[in-house]
Amino acid sequence: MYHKFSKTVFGAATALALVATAATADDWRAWNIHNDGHPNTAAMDRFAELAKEKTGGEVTIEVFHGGVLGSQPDALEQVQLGAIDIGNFNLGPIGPLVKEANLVSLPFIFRDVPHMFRVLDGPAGEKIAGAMSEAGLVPIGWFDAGARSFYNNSGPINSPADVEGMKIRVMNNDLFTGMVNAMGGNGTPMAFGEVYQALSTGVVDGAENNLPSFQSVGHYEVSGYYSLSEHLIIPECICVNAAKFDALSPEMQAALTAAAEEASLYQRELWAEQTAASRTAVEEAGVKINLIADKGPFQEAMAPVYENYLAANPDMAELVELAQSTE
Ligand code: GTR
Repeated sequence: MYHKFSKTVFGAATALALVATAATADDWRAWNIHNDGHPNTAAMDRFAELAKEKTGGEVTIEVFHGGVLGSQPDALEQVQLGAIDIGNFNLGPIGPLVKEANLVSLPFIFRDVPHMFRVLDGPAGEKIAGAMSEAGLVPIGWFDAGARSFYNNSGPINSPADVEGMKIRVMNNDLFTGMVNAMGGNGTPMAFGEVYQALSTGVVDGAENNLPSFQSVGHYEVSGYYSLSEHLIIPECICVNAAKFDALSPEMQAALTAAAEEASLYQRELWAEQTAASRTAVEEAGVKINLIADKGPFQEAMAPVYENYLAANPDMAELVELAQSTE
């Protein structure tokens, strides 16, 4: 009798748990390229905690750090397909998938990080977010990724002429190859995880990134000079697979978005601290931080990049104008 009862109870409880699992709880896999110590890793862990808390456990997220789920271009494709549910992505490699997103990858389009966020928070940002969502990547939070500058070994870079003949690693996007080529260099797309080796063996002469990433993956160990060209100010997103997001109730969508927004504010605080800390750390390790007295020639050299982009995408002129005219 006892046996029978307990079996029934157990059976009922199991069935209930299964129903509950199928109907509500959802385990998501998240992609993150960074390792421990990088602000985005802490922010993504915080996001996972907040998502669980705010959705009452309906969405639980396991974050896979260090790019173990694949390179960024691959992971973007996986999120579009739903094989990975969510990730922290740089908008640079999203440009080849969503032409509107390429606005933020135009060199020197933004005056500084606050200007970038003002554009992102305005109608241009809305248009970009809409186009990304249609492409299957719903942005629910925006991270700060500072400004990207060039680093190399042969000497400081003070003008575009100093880039001439140099093979510079860039992220996967024709705009970035075009950017380096417009200075007479050789823009070389390569996965982030391969850059350290490429720099140390001389497969490339240099690369470009923000200070926290330059430090966290050790590129500073194999680069003598970091020249503050600040040619790209590209935001990052927390982006969800569109089908997954659409399948959530409006309440759950709001809860997840609130988690992403709170995690983004946390990320921006950490970012500011880490940028200063990384600068000090790499200088202490012997890297020369080179201030560029006049960035004008770099900006002028970008004319063909803009011309080619607008010739290929005439419908993007309005977005460029919108960004440039944002105070
Ligand atoms: C980092 C960024 C990564 C990745 C990397 C790169 O700053 O956070 O998402 O894009 O740069 O250069 O590939």
